[in-house]
Order: sequence, then structure tokens, then C-alpha cells
Amino acid sequence: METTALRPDERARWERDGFFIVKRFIAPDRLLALTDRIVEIADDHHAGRDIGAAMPVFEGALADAPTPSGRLSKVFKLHRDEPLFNSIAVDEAVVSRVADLLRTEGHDVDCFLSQFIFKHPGALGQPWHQDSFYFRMTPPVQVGAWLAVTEAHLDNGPLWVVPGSHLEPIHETVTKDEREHANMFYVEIQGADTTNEVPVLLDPGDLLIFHSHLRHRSTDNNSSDDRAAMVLHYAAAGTTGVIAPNHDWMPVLRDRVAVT
Ligand SMILES: O=C(O)CCC(=O)C(=O)O
Repeated sequence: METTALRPDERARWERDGFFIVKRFIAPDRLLALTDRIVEIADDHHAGRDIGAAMPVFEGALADAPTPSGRLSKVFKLHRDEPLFNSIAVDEAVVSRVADLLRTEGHDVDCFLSQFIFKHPGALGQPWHQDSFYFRMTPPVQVGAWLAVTEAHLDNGPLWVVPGSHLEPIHETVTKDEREHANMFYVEIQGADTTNEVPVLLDPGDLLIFHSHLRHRSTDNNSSDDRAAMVLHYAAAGTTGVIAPNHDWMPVLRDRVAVT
């Protein structure tokens, strides 16, 4: 991994677009170990073995898949007890960039949420949202880091973002995602212009860093390829708040910030 802090071009893109990409952040051969560990966690969970803080969520549309990992949608809270995932969460090359963005001194940031998204063929995407809709926190801006574990290409459900939308306030006009098999957490922003949306196409090992007000969505995986990503969310140390305090369909992830 590289160890540089935020570069001037990254800051310029952050300020203008609300996101930037660090190419080849992790060597692709290191990514296989992440996926292997997720498969083990899914198997352990299925067998009733202890998986620590890890919290699997399953994909409704794939309930008939033959293996536990084939039914997975996401595994949350991996940065806590899982050394492989924790080592990415605390990696200097991420943390120093995030600290610069959050304007904290001495790299003092908390990773308060992590998720491995295992988006198998047939899995649904996530509708238009801002992460800050879910993160009701003070101070209000958090930083997301989305590591491409596989390629994210046009057909396997990449992220799409609206550049510059990070300057908007939180859109409170949302509807719950009522699609069959939709994740119970998902909402969709209503009435916001998405004509400037662009896909975020990534190679394995590329890292997207994005602002928590950036409007983004992901599309369904209509390909025969898995699309996997490790997503980390950071806040300035000392941030207070709760994930989704106002949304009673989302009780599972409610969790205080202040997790290293
Ligand atoms: O990776 C995806 O499919 C969606 C991820 C996302 O939108 C998020 O983590 O906020």
C-alpha cells in the first residue's frame, strides 16, 4: 500500500466533486484473502460458530443459493474483530487522507462502520441516497472509503454518483425501497436531479473516497460476475450520534460512534 497523505489533486476533486479515486490502493493478490475470509465467516455463521462482532445480512433474491456465502449480501462490523479487515481500516494511507479531509489533528479519526458487500449475480442495487441520511452525527460530515475487491464494471452493479452533490443538504424526501427482496434498510431520494450521474468504474484494488452528502446509488448485478467491495465509514474522533435514529425499520445497525 502507498503511504502518502492527501494529494493536491485529490483535495481539488474532493472539493469540486465530493469524491476521488486512489488507483491500485491494494495489490490485487491481497484481495483474495478478504473474499476467502468472508466465505469462512458465512460458513461459521451457518454452522452456529462464533463470528465475533461480524454481522451478516442475506440477499433476499438469492435465498436459494446452495452455499452460505452465495446467499450473503453484506457483512457488517468487520473492522472490529477481523485482523485482515482491521488492517485496512487503520492503514495509514486511508487514515491520513481521511484525517486531512476531516481536518483533524494527528490522524485522530474513528472508523464507526464497515461492511463487505458481496454483490452476487442477481443481487439488487441500492437506490439513490446520501450516507448522511443514515448517519445523524455531530459534526455532520463523514468520509466513506469504498475498496473495489473485484472489478466494478457497468454490468455488475457499480456505484453511480452525482458529482458536486456533496454540497447539498441532506435530502429528507425519501421513500422506502419497496422492491421485492429489497434490503429493509434502503430508502430512495425523491425529486433530485440525477442527469449528471456518472458510473464509478474501478479495477480490483482501487479505492473510492467519498463525502457523506454525495448522492449515489448502485445498480443491480445483471452480469455473471461477482462484484465485491469493502466499505469503511470514518468520522472525526469525538463525533457523537447514532446511525438512523429516526427510522424504526433500521434497528439492527444503531450503534454509537467512537469505535476505533
Ligand atoms: O456497493 C453498493 O452496491 C452500494 C454501497 C453504498 O451505496 C453505500 O455503502 O452507501
